[in-house]
Amino acid sequence: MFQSTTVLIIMKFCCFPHCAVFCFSTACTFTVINAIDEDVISETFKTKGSTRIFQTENTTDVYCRSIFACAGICLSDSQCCVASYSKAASTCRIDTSERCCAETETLDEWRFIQRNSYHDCTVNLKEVAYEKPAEQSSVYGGGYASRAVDGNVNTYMHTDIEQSPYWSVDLGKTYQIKRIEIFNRIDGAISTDNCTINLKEVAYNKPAEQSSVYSAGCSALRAVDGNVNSFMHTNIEQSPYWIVDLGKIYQIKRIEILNRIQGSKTTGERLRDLDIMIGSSHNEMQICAHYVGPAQLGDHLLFTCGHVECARYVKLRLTGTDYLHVAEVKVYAVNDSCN
Ligand SMILES: [Ca+2]
Repeated sequence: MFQSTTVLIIMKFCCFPHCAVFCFSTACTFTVINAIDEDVISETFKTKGSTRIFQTENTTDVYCRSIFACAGICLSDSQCCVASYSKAASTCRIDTSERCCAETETLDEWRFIQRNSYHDCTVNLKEVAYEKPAEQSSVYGGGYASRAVDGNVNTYMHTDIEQSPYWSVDLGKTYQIKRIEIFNRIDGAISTDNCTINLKEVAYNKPAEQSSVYSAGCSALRAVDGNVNSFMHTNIEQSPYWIVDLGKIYQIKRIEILNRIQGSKTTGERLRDLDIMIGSSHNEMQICAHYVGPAQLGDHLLFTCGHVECARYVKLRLTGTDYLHVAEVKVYAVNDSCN
């Protein structure tokens, strides 16, 4: 197996103009072995010299006999973007940091490996409408067009009542658009058979905490700051959780979760096997709903709790081992009594 892989690699490598001459001579194998110390640019990865990835929680060192085998390990792992290899130590360091954010150092005996297709196969999306110029057919109250792209789910654009009202945004240049998301107004009312129940969102800027904090910018409050571009983020751990204190007991009618809107496909899919829990104290939490998932980036998930709805705390908990991160959690409770 190893022999046949080696032959294949030699054949590919010999396609490069600078070694083509040697491929047809008896010194071919010798030439290739020497050439491994030069930079490699193949169809699937490229290398550069004297570079080692820092060892972090996102790296794994494995025994490996060649830089090609090391590249093969990285290519077989959908989360691996870069790797580094030491021939002297026969060590392959695989890095699975998000968005190729691995830090490196200069070290002579190590070589750096980067896969070519990483961005293509994971499709990193970015949101391109934020704070871009927008206009609409008319303006009601303070509902300007810019309110639909200000990143704040508590504001909204609003036209007058008219025939075919419209809103449009100028992204500034031509993009390849993959997805468009629309968030409806979050205040308002729901109708039942007998009456209309006014709901209000009660989690905004309320005290929140989580099982661990991945980095300073990813605290628990980021899930209730009204900004869809910020998110809370725990470490990878067994059953990571996030909990918000609404300040008093509310009759909860609906819980909405906005998944992160940027990152890799894998990032979005971390939101899975999620318990949505509510309770009157930390020790009396009951499961309101369970989400199997996996979610996609930017998914907007809605849950209702049925008969269990009076609560002060709302908690999200993954049942497995992973990072927990969400952009926003909205909790809608009864505003006025139903007469
Ligand atoms: Ca947020």
